[in-house]
Amino acid sequence: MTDFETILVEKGEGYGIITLNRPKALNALNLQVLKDVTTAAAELDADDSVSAIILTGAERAFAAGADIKEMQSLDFATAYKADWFAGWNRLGEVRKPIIAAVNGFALGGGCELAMMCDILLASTKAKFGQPEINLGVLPGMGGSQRLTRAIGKAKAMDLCLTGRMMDAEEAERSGLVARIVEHDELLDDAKKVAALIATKSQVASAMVKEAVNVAFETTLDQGLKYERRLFHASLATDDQKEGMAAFVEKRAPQFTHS
Ligand code: CO8
Repeated sequence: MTDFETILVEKGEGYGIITLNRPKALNALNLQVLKDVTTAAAELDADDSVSAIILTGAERAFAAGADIKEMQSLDFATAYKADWFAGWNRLGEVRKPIIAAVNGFALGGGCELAMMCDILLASTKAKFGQPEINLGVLPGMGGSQRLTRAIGKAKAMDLCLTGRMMDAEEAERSGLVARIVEHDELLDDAKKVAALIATKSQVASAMVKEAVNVAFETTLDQGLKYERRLFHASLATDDQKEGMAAFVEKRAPQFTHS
């Protein structure tokens, strides 16, 4: 595993953990964080011993947004030519499930980063928001798009136009997060979810991720057909034979991820 400047990476039983580690800047996302997170995620994605990835923050923040100090003097031509922050799309190419364990502020790019993940767990201290409007700009890593799809136009407009934060309760009520857990138990709960996913077939979980994500992109009819074709494809895997045999034989399946 590569050495990283802005994150910590460790491995548990069947999963990897990426911890954003710029606590003094509330984990503000600069270009180095982008490089580190996307590289680490790609490495864990390619590691057969890893079935799921946890992405979390440190101390008070998951991530308090893109690094304002880095962007302060950024001009249009530089940002446009470099397609600034398009590199975050690499996270969307990860095939394994990513669990965002949101421990505190998830603002601006931090909220957008959490929304790039597949399962969002929020601690009781999590705070979500798209405060870019306060800086005279707008979300730029998917906030106006993913947030609207996740919680609907009314709430997305409210958050993006006022820049207010919402707490974990409101985020769960709105459908942004899957579960709220006790702050001190957040990482343990995320590990339990990751460990549970690690008991499944990696092929099947990649197919689930692919199918659910297609729901964001297409019509119901096309999406149903896509899902059905993936289901048909799953019948060609050893893991399907093993999973169904194990059920019939009343034993735990031993998936080989093939
Ligand atoms: N960028 C850089 N530094 C930050 C950021 C940030 N986003 N957030 C906090 N920090 C730094 C502070 O500057 C401070 O550093 P220092 O001690 O050196 O002054 C340190 O973190 C602690 O922050 P505060 O003292 O402000 O802590 P408070 O507890 O008083 O406040 C808040 C916490 C409310 C989270 C506050 O820090 C805050 O409002 N932060 C900014 C939140 C924000 O506006 N986020 C959106 C940023 S813009 C964005 O994300 C756009 C993404 C799309 C880019 C797409 C490009 C194409």
